[in-house]
Amino acid sequence: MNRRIVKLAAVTFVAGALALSGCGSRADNGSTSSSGATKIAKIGVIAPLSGDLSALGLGIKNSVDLAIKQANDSNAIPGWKLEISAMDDQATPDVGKNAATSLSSDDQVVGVVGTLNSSVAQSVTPVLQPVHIVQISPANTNPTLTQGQDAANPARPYDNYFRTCTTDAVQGPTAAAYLLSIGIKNVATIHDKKSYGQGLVEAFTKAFVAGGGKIAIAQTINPDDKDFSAVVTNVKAANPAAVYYGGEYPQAGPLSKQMKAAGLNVPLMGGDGIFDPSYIDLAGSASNGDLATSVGAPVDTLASAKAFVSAYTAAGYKDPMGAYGAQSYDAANAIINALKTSLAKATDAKSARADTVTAMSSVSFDGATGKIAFDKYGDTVTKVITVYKVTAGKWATEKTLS
Ligand code: ABU
Repeated sequence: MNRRIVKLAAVTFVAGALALSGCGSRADNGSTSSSGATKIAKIGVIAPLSGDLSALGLGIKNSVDLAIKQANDSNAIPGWKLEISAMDDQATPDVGKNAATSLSSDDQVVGVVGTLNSSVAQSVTPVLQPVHIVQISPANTNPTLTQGQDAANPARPYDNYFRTCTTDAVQGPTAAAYLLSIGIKNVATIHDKKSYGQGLVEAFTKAFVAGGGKIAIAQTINPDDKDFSAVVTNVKAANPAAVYYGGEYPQAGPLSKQMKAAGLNVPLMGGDGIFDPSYIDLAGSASNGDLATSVGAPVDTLASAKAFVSAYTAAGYKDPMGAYGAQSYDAANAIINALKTSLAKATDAKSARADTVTAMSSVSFDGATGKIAFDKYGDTVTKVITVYKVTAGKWATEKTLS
C-alpha cells in the first residue's frame, strides 16, 4: 500500500467515525438539538391523559413538558437533551403498571413524574423502584406511599418515590378543623373505597371526632357508580350538617347534584380530588356553597408561580394547567436538578438512574409552589393546604393554611 492510499484510508476512517459519533453536534436519535447536545435523557409522565380525570392529567403532562423545554432552551445540562415520554394510565392501576414497565425498558428514561392517583402509584412505584427510576408525584396524597401502612411507626417503603404535594395526613385534619371552625359539628362521610378516598375520610374522621365533632353516618360508593340514590336516602335520614366526601370529581359532582335534588341541602366538602371546574359543571348550580381543600396555595396568588403561569399561558397549551400544574412543573424541575448532578459524568442515561435517586434527596430550590426539598420519607417540606368554596359557579379561595 503506498503512502497516498494509506492517507486516503485514514481520512475516510476519521470522517466515518465522526459521522457515527455525531461530531458532538447531533443528538443520538439523529436529530440536531438547539443546544448541540449529544445525549438523550427522558423524563416519563404517567397520568390519566384520557377519560374522566384527564382534565387533571393533561395539566400534569403539559407542565412537565414546559419544564423540559425550558431546560433544553437554557442548556441546563450541558451535553444532554431532555425529552418527555408521556404515558396514559387511564387512572387505572393495571394500566399504570404497564406504563411503568414500558418506561423501565427504555434505557433513556431516568425519571418519572406521576401518578395522579395514589391507587395507581401503588402499582407503578414497585415497578420503578427495582430499576432505580426516580418518581415524583405532584398529586398523590395518600400518606402510606411515603410513610408505610403504620402511621404510628412510619417507615419509607420506596427510596425512589418523592412528592411535591403534601398528604392527607394534613389535608383531612385541615378540612375537619375548618368545618368545626364554622360551627359544623355533625357530618356524614362517604368515600369511593379507593386508597385516596378511604384514606382521606379516615384522616378527616379521626381529626373531626378528636375536635368534638360527630360522624352522623359513614357510607361508601363504588368508583364507577352513577346513581347515588340509596346512599343519599341513608345520609338524609341521618340529618347531617354537611357531607365529607373522599374521592374525585367524576363521582362527587353527580353526588352533590343528587343530594340537593333529594332535598339534602347541605354542603358537600371534599379534598383535592374534587377541586376542578369539572366538579361544578357536573354538580350544577346547587353546588354553590360546596367546599374543597387542595394542596398548595392558589397559584394565581403566588409570586413564586408568576413566571410559570405566564410561561404556561404563552406556550399555548390547549388544556388548563389544572389543580396540579405548578406541583408538576416543580416535580419535573426537581428531576432536572438531580440530573445536573447524576448526568454530569454519565456516558448514558441508564447508568445515571441510581445516582439520580440519590441526588434527589439533596435537591433544594425555590419552585413555583415554594421551597422544593424532601424529608427523609420523600415528602415535600412545604405543607400548604387551601380551602375553597363554590361561589357564584366558581371555586373561590376561603383561606390558605400552612
Ligand atoms: N390527591 C387526590 C387525587 C389523587 C390521589 O389519588 O391521591
